[in-house]
Amino acid sequence: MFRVNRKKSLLTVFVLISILLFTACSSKKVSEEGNSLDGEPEWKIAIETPDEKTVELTNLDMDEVGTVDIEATMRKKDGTEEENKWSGMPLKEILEFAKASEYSTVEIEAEDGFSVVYDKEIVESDGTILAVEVDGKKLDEKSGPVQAVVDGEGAKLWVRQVSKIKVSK
Ligand SMILES: Nc1nc2c(c(=O)[nH]1)N[C@H]1C(S)=C(S)[C@@H](COP(=O)(O)O)O[C@H]1N2
Ligand SMILES: [Mo]
Repeated sequence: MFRVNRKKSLLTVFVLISILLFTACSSKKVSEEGNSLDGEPEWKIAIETPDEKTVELTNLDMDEVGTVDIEATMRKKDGTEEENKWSGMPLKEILEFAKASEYSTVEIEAEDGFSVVYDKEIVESDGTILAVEVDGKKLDEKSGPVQAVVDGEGAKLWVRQVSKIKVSK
């Protein structure tokens, strides 16, 4: 009796540990591109269009939107400049993806509530992108997963941790 119970409980413990290990190892399957293999996107940005629709943009849409590599210069408050290589999607292409190409201004909002309004000239510029990489590396926690890059403009326009894009008529 005792021996059988002991064997049974050992078997139960073994099975439980196996289940735990299996779920721990299989819960976060991420491909080399950083996309979850279970189809869950790594990040989401809500685009509010002038006709009051909300279009979701995620990392899984990046190929469809189209990505670019650019060199961009940030003007800092102390008068110095910083140049880096950025990879991401042109903002104007993102608006086309959201079928929101008719607009007058675009507001870029961040996770922390910070926001900036871009005029048409900024939005249409090839140097205005939503970036996911700088100098070949994924953006860090402070800036990413997605940061607005506005070549030649002041740091104020470079919104970190972009969470929402509001397109106005
Ligand atoms: N999410 C977010 N992005 C932001 C800001 C902010 O407060 N929150 N501040 C802006 C301003 S006003 C400046 S000057 C720069 C500051 O960049 P730094 O943190 O590297 O100094 O980020 C810009 N992007
Ligand atoms: Mo600033």
